[in-house]
Amino acid sequence: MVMEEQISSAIVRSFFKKLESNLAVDVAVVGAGPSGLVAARDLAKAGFKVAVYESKLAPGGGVWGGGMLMNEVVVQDDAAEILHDFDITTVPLGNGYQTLDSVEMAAGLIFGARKAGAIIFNTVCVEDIVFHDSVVSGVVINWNPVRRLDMHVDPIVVTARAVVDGTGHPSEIVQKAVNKAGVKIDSPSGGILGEKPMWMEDGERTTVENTKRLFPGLYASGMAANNVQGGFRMGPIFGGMLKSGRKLARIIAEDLKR
Ligand code: 48F
Repeated sequence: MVMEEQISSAIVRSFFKKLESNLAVDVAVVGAGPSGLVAARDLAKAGFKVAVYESKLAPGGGVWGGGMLMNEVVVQDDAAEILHDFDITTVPLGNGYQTLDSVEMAAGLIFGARKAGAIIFNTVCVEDIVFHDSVVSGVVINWNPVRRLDMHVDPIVVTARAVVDGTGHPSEIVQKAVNKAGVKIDSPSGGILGEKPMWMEDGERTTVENTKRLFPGLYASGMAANNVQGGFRMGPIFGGMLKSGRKLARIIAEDLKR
């Protein structure tokens, strides 16, 4: 075989092996932002089969750009411990906060999730949920360029015992459950309340509090969880996102072991 054939064959074979062996997973995480990546890493480390779907080319969500494209982010002291589990370096300020390089944070979270065993499918968007007997049971996936170009191409389906909405501000997956499946989720109205304006302290607290199971098989993390329950936005402080991912991993692990 000439080199060109061998290289193409290696990519095609290894990719389709990866895809085929992940058509039924324990946990499908939608969105590779900080909360989704922490949840994915903790669940994979606990021995669950985890696939992460990220519509963009680069996983990492809202981490890369820091605040207003200044590539530094801030976390609280207690959340920095989660970053240290990923070998990410932080700089304590002595006032309860720590700064870190946003590129190191994004790259470190991605690498940590992968090394723990989570499989990341980038440029893949989740366009719908699977809904069997009143349980969210998987995700409907397609190439994001297919969606962006509005091509009329059917998706494929991955079954999952737990689906995590880690899509950030739009909480796209919970929207599918509420609008298409017509379910009442575990929120004050049974639907999506929508994000309130900026209040960092409250938003950070509620992001973690609002992280929970919303419906059988359906969970939300990070900004998606907070948006669903009508929490305040918090901007470029990331401790709540990290703690949300860790909390959700614990909840899902308990549910799946039951
Ligand atoms: O928004 P995002 O970073 O999620 P997060 O974990 O963290 C929020 C913070 O970054 C920031 C914040 C902190 O102050 O407010 O916003 O809640 O990442 C969400 C990821 O989900 C992807 C999207 O491209 C982004 O990388 N995503 C969104 N919809 C889909 C999706 C979809 N339908 N399928 C696949 N990926």
